[in-house]
Amino acid sequence: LAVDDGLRTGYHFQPPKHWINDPNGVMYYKGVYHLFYQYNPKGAVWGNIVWAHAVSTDLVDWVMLPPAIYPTAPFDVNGCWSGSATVLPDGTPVIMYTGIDGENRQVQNVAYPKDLSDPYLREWVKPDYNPVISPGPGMNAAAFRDPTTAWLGPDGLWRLVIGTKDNHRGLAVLYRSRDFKRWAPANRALHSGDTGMWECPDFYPVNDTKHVLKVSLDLTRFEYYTLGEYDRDTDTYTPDPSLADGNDGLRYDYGNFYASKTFLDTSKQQQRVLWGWANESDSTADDIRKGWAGVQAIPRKVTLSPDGRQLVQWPVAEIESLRGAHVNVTDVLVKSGHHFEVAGLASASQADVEAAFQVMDMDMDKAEAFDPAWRGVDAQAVCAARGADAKGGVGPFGLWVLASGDGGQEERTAVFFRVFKDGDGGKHVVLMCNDPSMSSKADGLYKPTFAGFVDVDLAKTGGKIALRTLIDHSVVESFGEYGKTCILSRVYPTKAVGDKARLYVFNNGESDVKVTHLNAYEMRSAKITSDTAEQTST
Ligand code: DQQ
Repeated sequence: LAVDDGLRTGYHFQPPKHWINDPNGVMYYKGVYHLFYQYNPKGAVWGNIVWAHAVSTDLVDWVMLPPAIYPTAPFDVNGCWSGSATVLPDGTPVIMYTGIDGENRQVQNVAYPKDLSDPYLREWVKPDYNPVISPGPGMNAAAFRDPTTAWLGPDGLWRLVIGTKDNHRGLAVLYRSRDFKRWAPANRALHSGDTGMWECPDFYPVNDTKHVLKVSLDLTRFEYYTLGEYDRDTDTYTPDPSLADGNDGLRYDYGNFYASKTFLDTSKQQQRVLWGWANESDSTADDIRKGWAGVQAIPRKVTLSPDGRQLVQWPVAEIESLRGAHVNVTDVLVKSGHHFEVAGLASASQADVEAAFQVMDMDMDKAEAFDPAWRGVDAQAVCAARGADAKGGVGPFGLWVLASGDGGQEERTAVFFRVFKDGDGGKHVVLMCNDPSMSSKADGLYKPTFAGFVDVDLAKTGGKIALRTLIDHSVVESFGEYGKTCILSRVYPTKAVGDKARLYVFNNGESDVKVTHLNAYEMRSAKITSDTAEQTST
């Protein structure tokens, strides 16, 4: 059975056709949000990479513009790869991106808007003094890319970091400049790790004392971040020593989410907004047949948790403007081994579901013991060994989304929690999982289980745990405990499509669980319009 090519998203960003990957140069400038992204104008596989461009006034509806940056010169003739935008103090935006030059070296180039009076900044000019940063002697010219947004130091110099590697060591190397034109490498990297190449670094403050350094690991295709202290005078970044730094570090998302980048949204309040790319998990042949591949995750507001030990993410509020009719469930007990349908949505294939589940006090003891061997093992391994149908003491309970109408027997994607006892300090351990093993009857799909631990103290929440899931045809994007643990998964139902998709609550645990509330909203589609006739014909 083949993947249904009608599984395009309704409100997750994607262009009309072809391949997309990393978000690039995201910024807010004079009332307009700009999203650039890696794009193949010729097909649904990676290649011929240019910076496609879209603009929005609300992060929901988008106007598609012609590509802004594409190969034109010796310094980017073989591709225009990822990079970032910086708005200079005089209000001029500047883009710094990686060009693949004639010798296939990775170099960094700048581009400026051609006409600042064009509200969409459609055209970008690349000065002929490019490249502005080339890999120095002894550096790996085949792995030197993805410059960050720049920031000003107390000495009036600009700084930015670039991702690279030295053998197996990934590095975020630092450069400084007075004029954005001549750049000098710092003596020391900002940070490094024994993880292989660091792609798409991102570095930004989350409050007056803490910074975030995020990197994308090309070996494992996931991202991790540290929180730490950045000394602006010495350009020293010291990650919080109590947090893991490396492959077992904290992640924005424990699912399909890569090459992400934040920007400071200076519109109403100063919010930090995160964009990330979600690749397909069907086959290349499916992508070519569908004619499209890749979506952007919903932009997420990023804040520091009150205890300062992790980031918390939440879909930007603007997304709620797409909510339509909704169905409400209050205080329903789901008995052990039972499920029920959340009926009444015109289509459960495009929905926003907010729910809270409560484990009764008396049932807490039924939680399985957390196997000490799992400590330090990643959540994904635990969840892969105990999928949505493996009965536990407390849980698995949660949602079956994109489910077929026969009670999800043919197809369903499970988003759920599992509770264990005897975690550190006697706390319960909460695991959040996404099990797509039953998501589709189609062949040739990659269906990994994704999972992350949720830092929630059930003794303090009265046994409650919250879940929000954005369902969008082939995207299941979930936020556990108000954004503490996030998991995005791509699935390709063949039965549970359009108005045939259903939504269920299930409980495969030994203990009953209460849905204290659940609101499921139908979601309207975002408006994706084309600015010029030629864009639709590319
Ligand atoms: N994608 C870009 C690179 C980046 C990688 C090329 C990450 O600049 O390192 O399309 O997905």
